[in-house]
Amino acid sequence: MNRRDFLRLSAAGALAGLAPRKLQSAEDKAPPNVLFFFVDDLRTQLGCYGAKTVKSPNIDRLAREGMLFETAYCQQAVCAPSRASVLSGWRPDSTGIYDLDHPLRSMHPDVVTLPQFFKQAGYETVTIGKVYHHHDDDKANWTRMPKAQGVGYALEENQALIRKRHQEAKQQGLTGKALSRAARGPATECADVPDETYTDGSNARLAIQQLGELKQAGKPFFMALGFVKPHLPFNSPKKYWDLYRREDFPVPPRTTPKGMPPMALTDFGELRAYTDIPRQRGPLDDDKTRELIHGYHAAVSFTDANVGKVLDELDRLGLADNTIVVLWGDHGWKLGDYGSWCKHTNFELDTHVPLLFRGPGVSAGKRCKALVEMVDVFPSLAELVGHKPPAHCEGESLKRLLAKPDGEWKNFAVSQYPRGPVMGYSARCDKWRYTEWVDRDGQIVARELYDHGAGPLATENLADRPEQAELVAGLSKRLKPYQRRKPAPTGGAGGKKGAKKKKE
Ligand SMILES: [Ca+2]
Repeated sequence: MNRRDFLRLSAAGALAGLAPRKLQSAEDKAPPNVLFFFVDDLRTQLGCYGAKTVKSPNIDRLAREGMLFETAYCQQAVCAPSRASVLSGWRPDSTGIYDLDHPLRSMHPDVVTLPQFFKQAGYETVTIGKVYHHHDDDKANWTRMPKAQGVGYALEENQALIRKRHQEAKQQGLTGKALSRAARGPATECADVPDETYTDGSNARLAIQQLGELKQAGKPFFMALGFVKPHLPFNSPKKYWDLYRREDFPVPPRTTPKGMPPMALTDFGELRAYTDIPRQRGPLDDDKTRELIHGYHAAVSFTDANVGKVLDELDRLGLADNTIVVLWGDHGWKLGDYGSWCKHTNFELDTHVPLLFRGPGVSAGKRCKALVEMVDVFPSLAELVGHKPPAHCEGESLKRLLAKPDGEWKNFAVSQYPRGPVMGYSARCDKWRYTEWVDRDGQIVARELYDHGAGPLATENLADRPEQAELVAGLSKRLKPYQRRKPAPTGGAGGKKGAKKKKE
């Protein structure tokens, strides 16, 4: 409304005996809220990313109403380091967090984190579900930490199995994470129960309740809502399994990339900790492969439904127009690809993540092809709510891309993954993924170069081809400034010495 219209309507209002509506200026507008979905182990297995086998109507709707980043990359394909990067704005070589055993605050008491930034900006800061890998990490910077009551396994037979294995492991003297690892159940569960029985359904309900309270409170809020599916075990209510027919899922080719160095892949030890998965090395059979693919799809649809419930409540409360919604997966996943499973590698399938934005400052219905990194999210959110990004942030604000997705942007996205004394640094550039494995003396012990022009599957390592020598040398040079590996931390979770490293 321009000023002339305002005066005309004010006069009309006065004539009608009504108080004129105040003209809203930019200064009067409430700061936008932020609702940030953290989804555990969600690869781009979503309709909006072109996956034809999956049903994800709610996240697809979010994509239609906001911006989808086609090529977004996490900084390390495992939960804790990836989340620490997003929440601190630092790459893993700055956090020094490469495993699951080191909460961010045990390593960096003073870095300004994302929730801290919002708390200092006067926001209510709410964490629900799995956001930091360690729930109590950085707890001073959340104004609300409500907990829900859901379960991981819903079937009594599975609960009994876990109790038994837990008891046996305790008798063997296992403690802490070794105990919880030994006390796993099967890799999937299909239970005819309400959504709220499981942790994520319960957390969605809790988020809905909190949104109502936050609206009443009237302060801007930053809510981080973490869903633990589609992380293993693939446990979902039956109705989500029933969306699919198992026989419709093809078994992916088990071929590994030609010329791949052995350290590039894992033996998916994470999956082998579940009771129904063979311990011995080697690929899974076709039946188990299809069951797991079916279970992953059901878990994605379950997650999608939980996302949808919370978005619907945002609409119902009239909060959607002034709330920036972000949804990401903390890393990708191999779903039987290469005959392999889980994450823990530098492959495209493991580092590529879904990333969507919607809300004030975000163009609706757009797709962005720029190479973006998850360290870009912290400075982006800071700018979107009208602040300068903290100086320590290593990423770049996406604000201008969110307004116009085809603007100038960097063309290099970096991820990394350690294998004992060797660190693999990996860059996505144009259609290429280049990875080099560097030992503690800075010597390169292996290189990989894959052409992803035809898709996410790597087929042949081209790094030693003479015709690629110039490309490899150039990419290697560009990667060098990112190679700042810190010495291994000496303390475990909470600072205890001697904690064992684990990769999940
Ligand atoms: Ca994860």
